[in-house]
Amino acid sequence: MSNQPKKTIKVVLSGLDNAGKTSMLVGFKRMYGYEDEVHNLKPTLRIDYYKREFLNLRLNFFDMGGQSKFRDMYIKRDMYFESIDLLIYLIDIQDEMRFTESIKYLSDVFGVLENVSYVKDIPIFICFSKADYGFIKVNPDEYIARRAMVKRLLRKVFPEYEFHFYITSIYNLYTIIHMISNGLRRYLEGYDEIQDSIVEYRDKTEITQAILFDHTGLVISETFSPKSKDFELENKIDRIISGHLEFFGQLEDEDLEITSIRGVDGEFMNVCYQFHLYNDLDQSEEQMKIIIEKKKSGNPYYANYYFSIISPLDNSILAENQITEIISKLSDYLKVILINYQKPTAFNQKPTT
Ligand SMILES: Nc1nc2c(ncn2[C@@H]2O[C@H](COP(=O)(O)OP(=O)(O)OP(=O)(O)O)[C@@H](O)[C@H]2O)c(=O)[nH]1
Ligand SMILES: [Mg+2]
Repeated sequence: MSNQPKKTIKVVLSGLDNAGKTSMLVGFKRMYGYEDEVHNLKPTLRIDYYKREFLNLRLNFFDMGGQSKFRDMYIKRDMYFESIDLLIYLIDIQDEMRFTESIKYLSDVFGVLENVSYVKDIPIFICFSKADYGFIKVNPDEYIARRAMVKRLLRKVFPEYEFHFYITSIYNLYTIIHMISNGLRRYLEGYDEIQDSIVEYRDKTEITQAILFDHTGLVISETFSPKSKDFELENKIDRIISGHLEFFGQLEDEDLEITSIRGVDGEFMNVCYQFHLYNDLDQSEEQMKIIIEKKKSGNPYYANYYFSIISPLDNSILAENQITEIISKLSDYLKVILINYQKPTAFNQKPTT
């Protein structure tokens, strides 16, 4: 079982120009302090590529510049949409004037997918981008009506396709991370065991949400108590988690170790825990020390993981009492995956452009 090659996953980000594709990747890469970069982005010329690893996966992102000359180019040749594992199609929710144009382009994309014998069970994510809290709050009814209109149109024009809908904003990074991670989950090794233990932990402790992240901030597994329809509450929880992501990004960049950190936000307690595993599990103690030293120069054998919980204040003691047990279970499952895919590869662990 050990030393299997990692699976390569092709993720395509598509949509009209200005939809927010590159911004999404910038947020995803940087995790914090990216606002200036996002505000000053130039339109993407042709395609930007981005690679990173995620447990047993090698991720290849294709950020397809959406100006009309490039769109024309992509739909003339099959290769761009060949062997897709996840298609994320962005529709700018703030740009109602271009909904029809966007749906027209999606139908061109589907034309190519049909040529390249696209398998129907490969997920198609429709992402309503730029759904900023500020925008929704000013006119929630208008926002809901726009979403409903696009959904209706898509189901009418493309009855044979199954869509998964997401809402994202660059100002709430977790919305983006959550969407991308959901797309990758079906390809993850060991996911079911990890998910079952997190659900069991959540049930026992009656917390609101528990999330396991890898060191790049991708979600390996998460669980939340039944989602309320309360937009304000959901948004607040998402923003707390976005704050955690920002924090992880800084810890990783500065190579800092913590055990845990907690905060209180209204009726919620939020805690995040950092733990680490050695990718090369046959090492002796002495060698481990060297590995930790080398970590500072980006050693691919060593990786942190993060576990975040959000809990009503009343339940937080119970949740914290059981934390050692759940983290040790999660570590065991992760080790199995790491042993199976142990060998370092030509890819860097650190994000590369
Ligand atoms: N309000 C808001 N603006 C955003 C968001 N995401 C991106 N933008 C802005 O939208 C503009 C276009 O973003 P890009 O990421 O360059 O769009 P793109 O889809 O990559 O465009 P092309 O490369 O031409 O295909 C930039 O000015 C961003 O600052 C968002 O979530 N909310
Ligand atoms: Mg772009």
